[in-house]
Amino acid sequence: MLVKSFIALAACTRFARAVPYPHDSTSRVLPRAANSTTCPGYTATNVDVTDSGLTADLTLAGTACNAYSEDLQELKLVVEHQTDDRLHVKIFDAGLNMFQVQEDVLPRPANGKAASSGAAVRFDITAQPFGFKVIRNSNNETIFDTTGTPLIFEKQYVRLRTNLPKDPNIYGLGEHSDSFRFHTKGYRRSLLNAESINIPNNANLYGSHPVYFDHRGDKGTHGVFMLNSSPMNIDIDQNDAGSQYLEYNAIGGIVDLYFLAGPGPADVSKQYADVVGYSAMYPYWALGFHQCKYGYWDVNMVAEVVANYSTAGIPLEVMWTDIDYMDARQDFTLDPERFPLTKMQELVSTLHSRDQRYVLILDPGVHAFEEVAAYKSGHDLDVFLKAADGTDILGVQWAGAVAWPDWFHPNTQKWWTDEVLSFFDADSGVNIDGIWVDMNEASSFCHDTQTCNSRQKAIDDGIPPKPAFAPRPNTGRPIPGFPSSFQPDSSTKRDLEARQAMGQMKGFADREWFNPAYTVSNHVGGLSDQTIPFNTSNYDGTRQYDTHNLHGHMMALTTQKSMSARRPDVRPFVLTRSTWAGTGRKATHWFGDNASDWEHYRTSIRQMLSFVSMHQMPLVGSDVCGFNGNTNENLCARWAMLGAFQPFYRNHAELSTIQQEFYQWASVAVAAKKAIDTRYKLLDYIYTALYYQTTTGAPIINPLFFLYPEDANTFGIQEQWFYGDALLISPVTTDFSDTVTYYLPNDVFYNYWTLEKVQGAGTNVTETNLTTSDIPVHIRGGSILPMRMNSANTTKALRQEDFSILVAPGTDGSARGRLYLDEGEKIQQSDVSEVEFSFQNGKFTASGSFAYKGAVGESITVAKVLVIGQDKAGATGTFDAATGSVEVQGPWKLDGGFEFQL
Ligand SMILES: *[C@@H]1O[C@H](CO)[C@@H](O)[C@H](O)[C@H]1NC(C)=O
Ligand SMILES: *[C@@H]1O[C@H](CO)[C@@H](O)[C@H](O)[C@H]1NC(C)=O
Ligand SMILES: *[C@@H]1O[C@H](CO)[C@@H](O)[C@H](O)[C@H]1NC(C)=O
Ligand SMILES: *[C@@H]1O[C@H](CO)[C@@H](O)[C@H](O)[C@H]1NC(C)=O
Ligand SMILES: *[C@@H]1O[C@H](CO)[C@@H](O)[C@H](O)[C@H]1NC(C)=O
Ligand SMILES: *[C@@H]1O[C@H](CO)[C@@H](O)[C@H](O)[C@H]1NC(C)=O
Ligand SMILES: *[C@@H]1O[C@H](CO)[C@@H](O)[C@H](O)[C@H]1NC(C)=O
Ligand SMILES: CC(=O)N[C@H]1CO[C@H](CO)[C@@H](O)[C@@H]1O
Repeated sequence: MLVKSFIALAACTRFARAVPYPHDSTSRVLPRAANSTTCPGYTATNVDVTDSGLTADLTLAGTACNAYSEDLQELKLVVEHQTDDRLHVKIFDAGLNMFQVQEDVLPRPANGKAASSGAAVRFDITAQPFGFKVIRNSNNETIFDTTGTPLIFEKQYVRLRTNLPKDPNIYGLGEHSDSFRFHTKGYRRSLLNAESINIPNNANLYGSHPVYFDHRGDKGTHGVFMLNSSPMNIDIDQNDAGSQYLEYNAIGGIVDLYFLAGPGPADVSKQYADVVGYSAMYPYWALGFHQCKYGYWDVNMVAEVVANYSTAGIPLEVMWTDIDYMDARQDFTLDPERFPLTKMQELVSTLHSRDQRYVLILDPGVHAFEEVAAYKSGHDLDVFLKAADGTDILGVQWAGAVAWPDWFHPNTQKWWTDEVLSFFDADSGVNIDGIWVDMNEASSFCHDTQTCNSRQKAIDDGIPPKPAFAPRPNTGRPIPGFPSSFQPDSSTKRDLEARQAMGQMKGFADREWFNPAYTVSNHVGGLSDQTIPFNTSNYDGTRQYDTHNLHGHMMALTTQKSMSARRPDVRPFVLTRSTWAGTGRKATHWFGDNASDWEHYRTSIRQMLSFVSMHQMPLVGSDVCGFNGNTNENLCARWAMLGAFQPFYRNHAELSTIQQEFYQWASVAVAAKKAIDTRYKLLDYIYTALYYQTTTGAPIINPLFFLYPEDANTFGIQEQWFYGDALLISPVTTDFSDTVTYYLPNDVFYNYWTLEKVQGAGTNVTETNLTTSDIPVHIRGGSILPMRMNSANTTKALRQEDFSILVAPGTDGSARGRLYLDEGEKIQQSDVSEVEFSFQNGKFTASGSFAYKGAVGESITVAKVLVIGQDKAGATGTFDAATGSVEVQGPWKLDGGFEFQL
């Protein structure tokens, strides 16, 4: 009974919170930001130029305009050429009151103190009125220019505008569902993390990545990263005279800019990784196919799905369970009837014995009742965010009234890790392989944070009340030798004020927390609606007002450490809904609760392009076949193909929808088998690309302009992509269509399915009559693809298959490729191979390092090399006139290099 009512509640809650879906308008009138003509700006004095940068004082240049709060009189400017390609420009208040993102959140890159004389860009300062330009030295292209619009730097409002050339190509600034390349008139990106049912356009979504790429064709590409987590609107618009600009409007924080000089798009990706961190490396199995659904009723149903995949002959690598497994939706609990421990353990051991994996979900909110073990242990360690009176701040999530972990509290990591260690213990708990953290924007079912009574709201939602802890009195006296529960409560208001006063750059303590005069557009309502109140203090004295956008990031980082504590040797797999700049160094992401429709099928492509190539989060994807609403056979089949060429490949659906496992429809099963078969044959190719993204920042997914930066036809393409750097994917994107028109750059390509040579002409090509198991894929000439000869039903079995190397010569007849081999899961890889393949003047060479010898049963043998695009037989191999290919038989073991002349 109880369980039933929760299910009903869950369903209606998700739908009750659905928002309308506005169309991606090309031109809107933005709410006006500060009137620049009335603000005085600043004057730079004491400009001290050094060999690798400069410092200056900035003083308010006239009467304060106090546009939205008090103008700050004295600022500091620091400019550093940190490397030849990276310029750091920081403007902050001389009083050190404005919030600055904590070092733990984003460890700052070292300042390499490059000489300004050798730098790719230069910094030109105008003292009065203060403004600056960043100029590319190689061609004198101005890449950033604040002159003409005064800087506004107030307690609750910071504005900085840069002039841009006409019709700029600007990308990034995730998370959004808008066009990949931004509209340039009346376009706003709001960075304010929020639960976002059906990922609306022109809205703030789950994560914030304040970095944009500005691509100027043959004049180069650069990136600009604003290291500020406070909510902000970024407006891309034209003034009345038609001049183009981009403008930051933040409600707090400082101006902390990193200019990344490129000059190529992938150079900017790398330079961004140098600032926010390189992606974590993921286990080989994470690239397998994953299945989930909210509403798998019990452990039997979960097992049946796994069994049905096997029966259907569709390889399933990873099984997931949503909040269904929990006892009354509470973290670190199992529903004793539907998901009893012993059966859960048998489920996991059965999966493991078949070389399959299991992932479970956690939410940040902990059910705030005395009898809840995780709440009690957290309370003992004092890890929850506090109200002014020392009681826990509450919100409402799936479990009911919940307390929020303070991810900045020094005890939180230990508490969370202890819970993870005990609940997911390999022997006495559920021995999972990965964790999925959800709802961590943080999303609360209470709408108005200031007035909502969370306990009453939970009761109204049908969740019965239970005994709660009384507020803990604070005597202010420590009791030596006793546990922390006997010690003074360090989170009372008085102590908080003391902590706040102690530190620097933690944000002003006296601000309008809920309705500042300048606010950030939020599709769920007011600034602080449906989340933790913005006046809540964190342990370190900072406020949710400034750190709200970091909640998911911090939860992901904390969980990743906890997973490392469970299995110290292996690469943790953590999937998070909410993200911030640099989350990718520890965790990965899916695009949230989309809809089962064609629009979101298309949206998944542009979201992937931004996240992988611009936010350094390589292992991303969307819910295949769609999450909300019922999917259909045609869409699900096409999505099965689409998802196979995206990095993270998981089928997932909402509670109230029909089941959408690939085995549910015959045509979908056919498409999925072909898709997974293809994906798995290419798994080492993409694992190699993933490895190189984690070490060099070069993206695993390439937008077309990354590889054809001077071809203006590619700049706006958002329904095609390169999987790795060698495979051009051009799916059908029109509803229920069998036709696709796609762009082929002026280059040599080969049809992946037929091996036929196709000369791209820088024009569109139309293919018709594509069944639901057809997807156009082209190999880019000049590439060498390491593939497995055969697919398999698990990635472990796949590793037993021999390699087959496909050589696709480019216009000049040559080709290159590489293969990274390691054991697949361990953090410390003692022996790895980095093989370089090349083909030139008919000579094929495999060289590099060959330390990886393969586990028992694994193959590191190349069975054959296939050279395509040939019109005649060579001295070696067998010529096939039908496909224009020469096949050279091995075997060659990859414990050393080999070569042959065709
Ligand atoms: C901005 O302020 C100036 C000076 O007060 C005024 O003339 C102008 O009309 C204002 N512009 C807007 C758009 O409010
Ligand atoms: C860029 O401008 C500087 C100063 O005006 C000039 O000395 C230099 O030659 C220019 N460089 C190029 C590549 O045009
Ligand atoms: C598994 O397959 C059987 C036989 O087709 C079907 O009756 C059952 O509903 C399926 N179970 C699940 C959970 O999909
Ligand atoms: C994979 O195939 C093998 C051989 O047919 C079989 O023994 C095994 O159970 C299959 N594994 C899965 C996960 O389906
Ligand atoms: C935050 O604001 C609410 C509503 O205005 C108030 O009740 C609460 O005491 C404040 N919390 C703190 C920690 O100041
Ligand atoms: C290709 O087709 C798209 C969509 O119809 C169009 O926007 C684009 O301009 C075309 N590209 C070329 C090079 O013709
Ligand atoms: C589409 O394919 C079908 C089946 O292969 C074939 O009969 C038909 O002629 C094709 N139509 C076109 C327009 O190519
Ligand atoms: C973008 C979109 O298609 N949104 C739809 C998502 O699903 C809900 C309900 O399933 C629809 O109401 C939306 O229109």
